[in-house]
Formats: sequence, C-alpha cells, structure tokens
Amino acid sequence: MRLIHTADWHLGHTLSGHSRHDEHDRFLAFLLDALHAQGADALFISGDVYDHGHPTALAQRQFFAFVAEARRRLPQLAVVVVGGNHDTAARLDAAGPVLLSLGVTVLGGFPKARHATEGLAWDDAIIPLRVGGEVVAVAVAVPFLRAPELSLATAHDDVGSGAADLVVDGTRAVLERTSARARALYPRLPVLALAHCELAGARLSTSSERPLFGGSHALPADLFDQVGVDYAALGHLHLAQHLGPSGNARYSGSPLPLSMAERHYQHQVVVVDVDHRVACTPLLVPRTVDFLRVPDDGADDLASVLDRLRSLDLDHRPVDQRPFLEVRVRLTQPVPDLRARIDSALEGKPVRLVRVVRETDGDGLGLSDVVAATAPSSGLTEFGPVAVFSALYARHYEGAPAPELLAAFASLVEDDARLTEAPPPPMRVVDAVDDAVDAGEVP
Ligand SMILES: [Mn+2]
Repeated sequence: MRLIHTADWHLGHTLSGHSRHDEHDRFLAFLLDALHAQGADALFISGDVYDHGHPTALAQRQFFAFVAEARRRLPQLAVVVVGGNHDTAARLDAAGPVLLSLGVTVLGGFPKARHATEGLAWDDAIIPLRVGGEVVAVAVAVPFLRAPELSLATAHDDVGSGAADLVVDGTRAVLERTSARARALYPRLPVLALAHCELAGARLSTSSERPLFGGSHALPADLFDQVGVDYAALGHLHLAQHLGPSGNARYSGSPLPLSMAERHYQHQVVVVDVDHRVACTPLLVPRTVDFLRVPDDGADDLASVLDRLRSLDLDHRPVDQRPFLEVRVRLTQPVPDLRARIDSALEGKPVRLVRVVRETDGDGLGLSDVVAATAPSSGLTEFGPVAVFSALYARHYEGAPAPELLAAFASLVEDDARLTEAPPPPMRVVDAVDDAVDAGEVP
C-alpha cells in the first residue's frame, strides 16, 4: 500500500498578524493532486492540524472543505488524523462521528473507556487499513499524550511510583500496548504508528515549535524500533528528518515555513510505500509565497538598509500572495522613528513586513559588571540614575550618549522627583462609584 504522511499544518497560522490562509489553500490543492497522482491509499496527518486550540471558523472550514474534496476525488482514501500539542483534543474529536462516515478517523486525544475506572480504550486506537476491501496494514494512532492519559497508561504498570519520567514511561506504555494489540489482532501485517512527540537527538527549528513538557522529556530515538513499529509517522518537529536505527521513525515536517528561520528550508510531505519493506520518498511542497530578508545575511547600517528597501522591485500581487519580509539593521545609536522610516521606504511596495530586527554592538555589560569595574568599593550606591542610564546606553550602543539625550533624561528624573515630593491626593474611585450608584447614574 502507499500512503502520504504529513503533519503540522497549523491551519489558521498567522505571521505577525498576516494570514497564511491562501498558502494553506494552495498546499491543500497540491496535496489533493499528489494523493491522486501517487495513487495513495491512505493519508496520515500526525497532529497540529490547527495552529490554535480554538481554531477560527475559517481554519475549520478549510479543513472540512479539504475532507469533502478528498472524499469526492478519492472515495477509497483512508485518512487518519491525530491531535497535536496545538490542537484541543475534544474540539478535534467533536466532528469525529461525521468524519468517520467520510472515511476519516480522528483521534484528537487518546480514546478513554466509557467508564473512567476502565482507563484507556486501547482497541479504539487501532485502525485497519484496507486496499480493495482487504486489510493490508494496521495503523496505531497515538495523539499527543497529556498528563491524564500518561498517568492512566502507567497506572497498572510495574513502573508505578518508581517511574523516572511520566512522559517517557507513559508514551512507551501506550506504544507497547497498542502495537502488541495491533499485531495480535492483525498478525503478520505491517504496523504503522502515528504520533505527535519529540524524539531525542532531533533537529529543531528556531522559534517555530512550542517545546513539549518544557523540552526536557524527549523520547529515546529507538523507541519505535523497540516496540516493533514498521513505520512511525511523526509530527511536532517542523523540519523533515528520520531517526532511530531503522530510520523508519520519520518527521514529515510542516508543509509551510512557520517562521522566518525556515525561509531557506524546502518543506515536504513523505510518500511511504509499505510492502515487505518500507520505502520513503520525500515530495517537495512548492513554495507559493517568497520569504525575503534584507540584507539576506547578517545586518546592515540603516542608510544601506533603507536604500535596499527603496530599490526592492516586486511584482504586484494580491495581498495574501505578497512576500514576507524581515529587515535586519545594525544601529550605533538609538533611532526612535526606526519603524516609521522603514515603513516609509516600503510605501506602496507589495510586501508584508514581518519584523524588524535591530542589531546593536555596545559593550554588552550588565550593571553589576559596570559597578564592579568602576566603583568596586562603594557599589551601586555611588550610581545615580544618570550613571545607570549611561551604563545601559553603553551596553547597547557605541560611545557615550549624546549630551541632549543625557539632558533629556536628567530632566525626566527631576520631574519625577518633584512629583514624588508632592504626591497627588489618592482618587476615591470606590466612593465615586458608590455615589454614582446612589444617584441612580449606574444601573
Ligand atoms: Mn507543530
């Protein structure tokens, strides 16, 4: 059988307030074409369907429209979806019964038995995959596991109170139990897992993934090999990679760049052929919106950056297809109207500014370092507000602050001292409200 593995769609994602809806639309159209062209029997979506636990109506509509179109074009396609750390399990599960009738199995959270005392409903996570009516493989669908499921998973195990790590032991318990059960129910068939988790030794994407459990509970990279899973379709990490001794624990990565740091990265989905062995082929996702950085490497002084911005020559496009732009500028002194100057250089240009990064090169010293170097005996008491201000300035910028800047700061300090000497009478807010109520002004 052939399946396509993808994850981390993050529908509803915005980049500094700019919508990604159009990019997601075009990715989903690409995916439908790919499923069709590749003759896929199944689609695995390994978590983070939505960017937000409370997805917008538009993002949900986008997902449901995809399901409807997939059903229309590929009536035999089996779709399995698990929830990620960005998804709200119950919210994803809400449409489960309707989706199931359309060939889509959704496990937002790990299924629980009808009665709380019975723990987890292990068999509900086991999904036979059919080609031409015949079961050819079995999926073990493990959504992102939160503390309650992890506790239930280890409750009756020997690990007990001696458990070193609830995340690792709980996840291992779930994988061991479900994969063993899958093999018992469907002997000799390949076992394919979906999971949303972090494996040790994996490559992370700067500022794009939200760390799981504080980032300190990564699972052993060979966990899926240990429990006898033939292919693990993983989600959570946004860069595609494979881990473990067999290399069959694989992150598809996200289909879209989710931060500027991923701008040179080629995102993909994975085509997986499962026969007597597993063979994976990356399928590159076309980039539909450009990511620009000015300058492309490092940072430049303000005048050069503004020149480059003014000379940007870009094709006119609808707003949601305009390139994203990050500007990096090196400053030797404060520029209070920096953003206004950048906006004015970009005026009328078909580009979406994501952020302005300021690089400054002062001495980088903390206040305690400055005190230790200049007044080691008297300590901070020697330092008036103006000296502290100058030290802060020197931390970020070259040289000393301009005399006008120092004078302005000194006058602020004076004003503040005057205000502190004669504090204004406290406002009687409560009395005022009571009076208004008594006077019938407030209902
Ligand atoms: Mn994600």
